[in-house]
Amino acid sequence: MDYPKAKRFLASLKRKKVLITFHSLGDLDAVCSALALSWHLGKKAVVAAPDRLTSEARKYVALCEGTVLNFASVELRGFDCVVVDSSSPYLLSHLEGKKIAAIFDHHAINEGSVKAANAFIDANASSSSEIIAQLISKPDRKVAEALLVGLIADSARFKNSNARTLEVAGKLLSASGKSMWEVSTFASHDEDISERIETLASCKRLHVARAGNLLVAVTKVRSFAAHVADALVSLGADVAIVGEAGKEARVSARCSDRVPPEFSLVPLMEEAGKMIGGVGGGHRHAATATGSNVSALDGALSVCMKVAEEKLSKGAQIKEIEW
Ligand SMILES: [Mn+2]
Repeated sequence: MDYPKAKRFLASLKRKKVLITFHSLGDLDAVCSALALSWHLGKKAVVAAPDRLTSEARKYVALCEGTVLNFASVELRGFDCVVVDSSSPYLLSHLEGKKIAAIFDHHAINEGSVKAANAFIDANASSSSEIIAQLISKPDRKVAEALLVGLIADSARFKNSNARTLEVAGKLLSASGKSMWEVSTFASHDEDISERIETLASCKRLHVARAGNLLVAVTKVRSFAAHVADALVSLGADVAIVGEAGKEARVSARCSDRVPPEFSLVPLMEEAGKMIGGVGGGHRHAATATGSNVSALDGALSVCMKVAEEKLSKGAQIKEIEW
């Protein structure tokens, strides 16, 4: 990503009315990077969400007294539209047919990605917050705190980070004037009752296979697929693949630190995305696929399970675990 060019672009936005938006079900990284960007740009910038936010994002918006409008209620005329944290057409359906001035994102793009006049994509960044942080030379306390919260949340508390992530985090922490303990409590996830119920219910439908010394777990849920995938890895799965059949199909995948470094969930979710009539992508340890073909979800899950088992087994026997 061309950071100097992105900085110049941001400077050019300062005189304009800017509407900043993000993906469906805005999470901490999306909301924090959008709010920080709007505060940096000034009073003419607004943040608008396509639909509801995740519970932790809602909580932080209240805490930082940020304003997040409803996208559908904003009269778009006169605004330059900027997107953070996604370029997936499935997660940005509110922007269909609309002109996008720029996208800032840390997810790799593909042919299906939403087009923008300027695409600032850095797939090596832990989070959109990490990208935005590098574009703002002297963040004030509020901006620094929000960006650090987004970075901590999306880097899975620094698990998915590199030296630059930590450097950026260090600068944000000192600019925030807060302690790491304080800021990281803002990024902590307090599971609500429905998430916990869905997680426990997912265990009933769980298929587990052993490939060498690694465990691949696959299940289906009605909601909270990403959360359930995280929970399954905490329970002991090395690869957790969770399908969610709602208005559209979604597959969330997570893996443990035990999987070999050459294993990546990205190609797996790209394939799953195609199978469910959509797109997939993400990061090595955390990836997602979404698509419109809900009836293809079961087939996609079995293929994902097979491919993950084969990649991990390295010739060792693959054994379905019977309960
Ligand atoms: Mn993100």
